[in-house]
Amino acid sequence: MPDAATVTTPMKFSIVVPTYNEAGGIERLVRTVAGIFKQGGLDGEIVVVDDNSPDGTGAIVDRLEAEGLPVRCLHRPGKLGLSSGVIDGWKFARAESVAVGAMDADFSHDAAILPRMVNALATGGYGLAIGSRYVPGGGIENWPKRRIITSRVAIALAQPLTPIKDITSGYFLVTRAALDGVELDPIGFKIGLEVIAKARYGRALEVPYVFTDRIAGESKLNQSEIFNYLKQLGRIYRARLTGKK
Ligand SMILES: Nc1nc2c(ncn2[C@@H]2O[C@H](COP(=O)(O)OP(=O)(O)O)[C@@H](O)[C@H]2O)c(=O)[nH]1
Ligand SMILES: [Mg+2]
Repeated sequence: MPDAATVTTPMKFSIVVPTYNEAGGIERLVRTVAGIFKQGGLDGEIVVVDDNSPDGTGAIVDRLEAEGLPVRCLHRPGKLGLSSGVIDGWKFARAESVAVGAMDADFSHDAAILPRMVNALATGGYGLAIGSRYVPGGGIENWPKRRIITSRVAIALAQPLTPIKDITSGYFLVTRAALDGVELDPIGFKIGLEVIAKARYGRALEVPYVFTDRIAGESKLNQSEIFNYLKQLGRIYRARLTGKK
């Protein structure tokens, strides 16, 4: 028996993957992330929140769950949005998880940095770890120029709110304690911005990674999501100015 004093229990966490029509890549993503959990000795669960994808994404995840992989699927009746999906996934996550997070299903977010993100919270004294494209070592590959410009403008608009560089990142892990009692706006695509602007995480660490454009499936970011982002930003600025959180 190992000495009890030298045994550390790995931090339990739940990472939410929202999906809408991701049948082309979800199995590979779940297997990849599960492999990283295993390799790094991480006690993570994957929560897929599927909005009744017509391409059958949800059924694939149910099969992987039945196979014994560390994944569970929350099925919602229809396309209800990315941010609300992540928030619902956090409520559905196992109660023992002390941290929750989000990751896209399309391999844009490099799963290899997950252990660093987990360690930042488990032992580094951070309340929030963000996968970041905009710190040294980070970057973007194969994204159309239009998307790069949209991302830059979106970040510039939110810059006065925080010193964090990748404000619109959808890849992060945050302690549940930091979210306690915090009301998150379920509008649109940018759940990361809600967390950065409102949660009580203390120190935040940006972990660099190179964002790569999706290979399978299509982007769901459209004009109405861009409008939602402006609406979300407006609400956050208004709350800041009026002193309401
Ligand atoms: N459950 C759910 N997931 C969504 C919705 N919209 C987008 N997603 C997922 O959110 C993630 C990011 O979306 P994506 O289309 O890749 O956006 P992009 O990377 O900004 O082009 C992907 O895993 C999508 O499947 C939605 O309405 N509901
Ligand atoms: Mg994507």
